[in-house]
Amino acid sequence: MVIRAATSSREINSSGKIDTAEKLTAEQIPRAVEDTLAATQFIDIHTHLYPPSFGKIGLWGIDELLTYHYLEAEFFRHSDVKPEQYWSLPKRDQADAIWRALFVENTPISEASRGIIAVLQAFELPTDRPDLSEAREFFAEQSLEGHIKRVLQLAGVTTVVMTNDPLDPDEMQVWMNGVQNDAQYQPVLRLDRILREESDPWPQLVGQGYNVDRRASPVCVKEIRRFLSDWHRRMRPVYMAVSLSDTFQFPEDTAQGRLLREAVLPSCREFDLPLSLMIGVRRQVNPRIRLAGDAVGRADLRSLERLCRDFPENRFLVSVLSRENQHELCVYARKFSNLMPFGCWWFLNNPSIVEEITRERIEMLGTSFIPQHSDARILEQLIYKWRNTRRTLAPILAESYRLACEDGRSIARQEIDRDVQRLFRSNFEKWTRH
Ligand code: RAT
Ligand code: ZN
Repeated sequence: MVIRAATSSREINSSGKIDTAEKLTAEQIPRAVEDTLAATQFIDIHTHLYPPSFGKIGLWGIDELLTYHYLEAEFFRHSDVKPEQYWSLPKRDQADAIWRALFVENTPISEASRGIIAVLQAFELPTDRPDLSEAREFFAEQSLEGHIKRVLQLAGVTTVVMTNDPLDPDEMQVWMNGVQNDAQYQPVLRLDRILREESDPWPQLVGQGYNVDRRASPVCVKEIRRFLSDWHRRMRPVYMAVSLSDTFQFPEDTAQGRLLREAVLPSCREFDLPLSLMIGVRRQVNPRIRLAGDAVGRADLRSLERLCRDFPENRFLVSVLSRENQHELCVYARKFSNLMPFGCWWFLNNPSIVEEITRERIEMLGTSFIPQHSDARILEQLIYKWRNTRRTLAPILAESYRLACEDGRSIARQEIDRDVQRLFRSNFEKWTRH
């Protein structure tokens, strides 16, 4: 897929009217949609990627790609290797074991395994070898800066939004040392360790000089606001974020509930930042397989209703993990304009489910949502995840335009351009005021 520079909405004048209305016939629509999706450079609003200045926190290359936790989950289904045995291996041997089990002894037809194939193919590497020697040789030859540029270009992405945890000891050090700002990587202040019931951030917060306690006393709330303010100054994040379990309740008379209401929400208002809520993880249902051991549960979205209604001055970017919560999320977005649904996350990021969710969102919300983020943990995943998104979305968007045509409203190429810009760039830019 050849990516050309993003077309702006220049053909659309200030009143939103189309100046050079090149109306398309129903037959021309699918191709026009595909071309526009290929030509538009996206913003990837949630990843776990980092620029070279973050050192070993930023993952890339074939061994990291193969040991992605989505593939580890599949490996344990196909192999007799016990988790404990697997975890004791060096990464290179883990990658070899996964390659053998999922790509040599089995056909790579799952979403995550096809992703590896698509990445190898993008770099013109063989996809059917018994071992990884050619791939390893290729990645060893790459210089990271040039490689990042190439990957972003292949993925059709200008900007990736990071996940930055100020309480991760390695990452904290990077920020404290005064890391250089890299415009391609936008920071996000991630608050899981503060807002998740099972975590114990207090010793680390005390270590960073904050006078906090486990009860979230008034002094503690003030100190957490000071912590958020200091990290806001240090990071300049585009939003704050937390991933929450399926049992998330709001309001809730717990330390975390008070910190959300009395510290995080006011700080988001103070700094004019949205709060991203990713709701529905059931953590560690199988701890033996570590990161691959999380599952999903249906959440009670009345908590989201209360947040959106009681805090109209806050903006919420929301992704829900359970398929069963998707329709409710769309209904709430119709009620609350401070709610922006985004992405088809983790177990939802499969074509059949992405298709269903995206259709539903278009039917209920038009273009006022953000269809996808990559959640990439390893750089080169950007290539296959965005390729899949374009491939799945093209027929869905085309069908929406075809129906509009059938109902009597012909569509101009420039309108498709404007819509794709909104979905994959400007809804986010507007929401984060960039
Ligand atoms: O999709 C994933 O990789 C998950 O493990 C999580 O990282 C999730 O996306 C999150 O940000 O919590
Ligand atoms: Zn994530």
